[in-house]
Amino acid sequence: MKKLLSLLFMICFLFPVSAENGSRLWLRYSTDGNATISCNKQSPMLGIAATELRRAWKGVPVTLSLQRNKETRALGEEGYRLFTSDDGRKITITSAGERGLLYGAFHLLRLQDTGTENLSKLNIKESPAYNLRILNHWDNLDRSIERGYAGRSLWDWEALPSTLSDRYADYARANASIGINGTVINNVNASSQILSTEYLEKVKALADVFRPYGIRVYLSINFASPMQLGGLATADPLDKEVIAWWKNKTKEIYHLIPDFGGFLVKANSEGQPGPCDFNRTHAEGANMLADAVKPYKGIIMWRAFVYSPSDADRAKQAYLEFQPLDGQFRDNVIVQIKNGPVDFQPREPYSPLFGAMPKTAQMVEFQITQEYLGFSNHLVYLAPMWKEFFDFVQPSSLKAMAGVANIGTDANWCGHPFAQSNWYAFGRLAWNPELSAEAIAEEWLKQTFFNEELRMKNEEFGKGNEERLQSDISINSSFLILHSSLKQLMMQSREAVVDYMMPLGLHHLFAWGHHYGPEPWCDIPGARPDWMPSYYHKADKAGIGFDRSHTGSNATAQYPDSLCHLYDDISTCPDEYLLWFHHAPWNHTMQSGRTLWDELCYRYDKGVQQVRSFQRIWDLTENYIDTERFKDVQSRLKIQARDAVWWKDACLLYFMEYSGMRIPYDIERPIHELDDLKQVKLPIDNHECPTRKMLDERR
Ligand code: BDP
Repeated sequence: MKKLLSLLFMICFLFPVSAENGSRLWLRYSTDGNATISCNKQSPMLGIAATELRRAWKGVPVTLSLQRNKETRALGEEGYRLFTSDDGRKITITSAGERGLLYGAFHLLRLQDTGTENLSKLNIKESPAYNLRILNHWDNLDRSIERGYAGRSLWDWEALPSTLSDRYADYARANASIGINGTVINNVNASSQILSTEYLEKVKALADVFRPYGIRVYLSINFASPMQLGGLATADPLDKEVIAWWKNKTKEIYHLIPDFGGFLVKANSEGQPGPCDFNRTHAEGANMLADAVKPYKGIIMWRAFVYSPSDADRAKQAYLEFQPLDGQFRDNVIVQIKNGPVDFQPREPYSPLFGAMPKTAQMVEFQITQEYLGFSNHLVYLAPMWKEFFDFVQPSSLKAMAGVANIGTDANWCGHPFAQSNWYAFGRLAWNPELSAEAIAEEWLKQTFFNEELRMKNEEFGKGNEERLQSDISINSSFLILHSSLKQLMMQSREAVVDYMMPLGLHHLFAWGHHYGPEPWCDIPGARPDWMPSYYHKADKAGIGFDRSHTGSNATAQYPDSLCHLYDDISTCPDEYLLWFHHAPWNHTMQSGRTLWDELCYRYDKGVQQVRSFQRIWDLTENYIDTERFKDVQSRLKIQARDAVWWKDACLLYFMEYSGMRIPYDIERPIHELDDLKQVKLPIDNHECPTRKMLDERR
C-alpha cells in the first residue's frame, strides 16, 4: 500500500484540470462527436437518444432500429441488443421499444466513456431485472426535503406549471442514463394538497418533461385526502362516497397525465392516517385505491413501514401486521418494504417480511439519502450495503426497487460529490442487481473522475514523454493506481461508518431531533420509548444489546429456519449482528477471541483509522482532479474524521460507565469529556446538513 501511495504521489502533479462544479454528474463526456447516427423512426424519445449519440459518439456509424421480432420481443420494451456488424463498420442497437433504444444509446456512450470494451466486437443483450426502478423523493410542497441534505427541492412549485427549470430535463436525462424509469415526486408524509387541481396541473408539467426520457410520475398520497381535500366526513376505504372520490380524482389525474404511474402510500405509520383508523386492514385500504387506478394500468405501492409504541419489539411489527394479509392484496398492489426490519440503519439484518408473503408482490425500499450515515458530510458508498441485502433476498422474488432520493438544488445535485455514486449505483442495481458493488464503483469513478477527456490528455501527455512512460510510473498505470485506490476507499467506506457509528449490531444510537450525531444516553421525559436509543442498546452492568432470541422478543423466529437457528444462538450469531439479536455480557468471547468490550473499542477505533486513511488517499489525488471537487471532498473528509472521533468517544465513554472496563491501551485515547459531549445540541432540523462551523462550535 505504501508503495502504491508513493507512486500516486509522484504522478499527481501531471495534469492541470479545469474548473468543475460537479453538475455534470457521471455524464461528462465531451460533445465533439463526429459519427453518423440514423434511426428508423422519429419521436421525441428517439430524438433524445440520437442527439446524445450525435453529440458524443466518436466511433463507427450507429443505427437505432426499432423492430419487433422474436429476439427483441424476448428482451422486452426496455431491453436491447447492441452489436457491431461483422465487418466492424457499423453498430446497431435494436429494441422492441423506444425506451430500449434510449437505454442502449446511453450504454454505448458509457462503454466509450469508461473504455471497458472492445468496441469493434460488441454483442450485448440487456434487459432490466425490474420493470419498475423508481426514485422516492421526500420533497414537501414548501420545497423543504425531509431528510434531504443537498439543498431544496428541485420542484419549484410556485413557478410551475408555466416556468420549467432546465434542471428538470437534466434530472430526467441523468435518470434515463442509468435506467431509472419512475419518480414519486413528493414526500411519503404527504400533503393532501398535491391532489388539488392546482397542483395536478403542476405535476402534469413535470410529467411532460420527464416522459420523453422514459420516466413516469407517481404521487405519494395522504389517505385522509377525501376528508382534507374533498370535505367528506370519513376516509373509510369501504365507504361509497370515499370510493367515488378516489375514482373521480384518479380520472382527473389520468386525464392530465395519461401515463401516470400510480400512488405510493404511507398509512398508519408515524401518525399518518390510514385504513386502520376506520377499523379496516391495510389490504382493504390498498385494494380500494388499486381498484381506482386499475382501469388505467396504475399501481399502488403500499408501504409496510409500520410500528407503534406497543409491547411488541419494533423490529417485529411490520411482519406481525402484514404477513397475515398475504394473498389479500389486489394484483396491482406492491408492498414496499424497507431493507431492514427497523429503519435505514448503517447495518441491519434484512427484513424477514421478504419472502414471507409468497402470494403478494413485494418491492424493496433503499435509502439513498444518508439520513443515518452522516448526511452529505460523510463519504459512504452504499452499494455494498444494498448488495448485502441481496445476499439474503433473491432479486427475482421482488417486483421492483425504490430508493429514497438524495437529490436537491445543490449545483452538484447530491451535496457530497461522492453521494452521486449512490444515485448512480441505485439505478444500476435496479437495472441489474447481479452487478457487483465494485464494478459499479469502477464505472462511476471512470465516468466521474477519470473519463475519456482525462484519458485523452493522458495520451497527449504520452507523446513526447516516452521516456517517462517507460519508467515504472507510467502515466497509463497511474490511472489504474489512482483508480484502484479510490475504488478501495469507496468499497471500505460503508464498513467504516458502521464501525465508527454502530458496530456489532448496535443501532439507533442517534441524537434526538436529527440523526446526525451520537446520543446513546438520550432520555427525553415523556417521549416514545421506541424513539430512545436505550430501547435499542439496552446497556446495563451485565452487558449490551437487544435480546431478540427465544429468551427475549423472539424476533429470530420470523426468519427462515436456518437463519433463525444461526441468529438465535449467541455462539453462532455473526459478530455483525450480535447486539441486534442478543444482550451479550461485556466479557463475551467474540469470534476474534477478544472480549465484547475490547472488540467494541477496536471496532470504533478501526472506523476512525479508516477515515484517516481515506483522507490520505484523497489528498494524493490533488492536481489530478479539479480543484473544486478535490477541495470539497477534502473538506468533508475532515468533518467526517472529526465526527468519527466524536462518535467513538461518545459511545465508548458512555458504555464504559456500564462495562466498568478500560479502553485497551493500544488504541487512541478519547479526546472529549463525556459531560461535554452530552451538552452538544445541533441546531438543525430534519432537512439540513450541519456545516463545519456549526459542528466546531458545538464540540
Ligand atoms: C424515518 C425518517 C422519517 C420518515 C420515515 C419513513 O426519519 O423522516 O418519514 O422514516 O420512512 O427513518 O416514513
